[in-house]
Amino acid sequence: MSDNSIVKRYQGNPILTKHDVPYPVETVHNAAITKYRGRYVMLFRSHLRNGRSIIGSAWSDDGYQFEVEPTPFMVPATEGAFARHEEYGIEDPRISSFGDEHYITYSAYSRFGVRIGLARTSDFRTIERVSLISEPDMRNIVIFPETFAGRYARLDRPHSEIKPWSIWLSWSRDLVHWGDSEPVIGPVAYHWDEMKIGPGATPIRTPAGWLNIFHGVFPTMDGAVYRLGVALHDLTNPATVLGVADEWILSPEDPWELTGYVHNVVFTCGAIAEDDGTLKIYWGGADSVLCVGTAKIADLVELCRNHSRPPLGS
Ligand code: BMA
Repeated sequence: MSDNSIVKRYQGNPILTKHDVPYPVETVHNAAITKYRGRYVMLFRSHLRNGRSIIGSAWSDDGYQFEVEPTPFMVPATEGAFARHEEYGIEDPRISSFGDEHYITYSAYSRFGVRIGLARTSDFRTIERVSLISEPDMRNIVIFPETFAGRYARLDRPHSEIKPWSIWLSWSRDLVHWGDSEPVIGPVAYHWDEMKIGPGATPIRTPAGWLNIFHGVFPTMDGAVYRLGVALHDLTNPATVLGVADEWILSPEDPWELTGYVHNVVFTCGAIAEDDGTLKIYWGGADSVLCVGTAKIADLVELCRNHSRPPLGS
């Protein structure tokens, strides 16, 4: 059978399931990833049996076979200023590395809504919470892993009752205070992402621009379908979108993407650019297991440049 899909699924998927985790969890999905001292390190979300989430870590030499650490990496704070905002769990981490400092954004759930926490680690063993960097309701924030004329940039996704939820870009001088927000990518009506879109993987620098692998959602009579799309942002000013691929790049297909904790979901929080010009994209399947696939960076760039739709949608 010919496979003309732009993302090639790894034959050994799913690469992590709850059975690989040495403490009780019900799911393993939505993982941030980076390279640290020559190894891959992943921070993944897991549901506990009370329905709330925590974050675990796993290490790999090749990006495919991961070994999970014996204890969770991050659990909801129980004291201090973060505790009241993490009461319902912490979800969907993303890593942005600046030299030896690795910043982690995550969703913090509580009776007050969902907002984004910022934490920092330099060794992937210990973690320091820095600040809560949004008000409710904001569920997906990824920080570009470089500064632009002294300013940090992030993709975020405020909730709105007027416009289907879209990707915005905000700026900061200190990673804590953010502003100058503008919408940059919006859903297209009666399209695979018409219901809402949101940031996914931490943006990947390529010579042609920043690749932004995002998620898009379509409503059906059988519930929402989560897919992945790709956009290209200008290297020096990421608020300028050079193209948004009209087609999705990944859709639920394998049995563990079609059925699980939440069916019909592929959702990414991280990808790794390799020296051979490929990108390893990691995604959660059906909010239950973790999968990986590869794409050629040049193919993704070409799709954004030559098969683009209007970035702000319709
Ligand atoms: C989103 C987030 C993700 C999840 C997805 C599909 O809103 O909650 O963590 O993977 O829904 O359930």
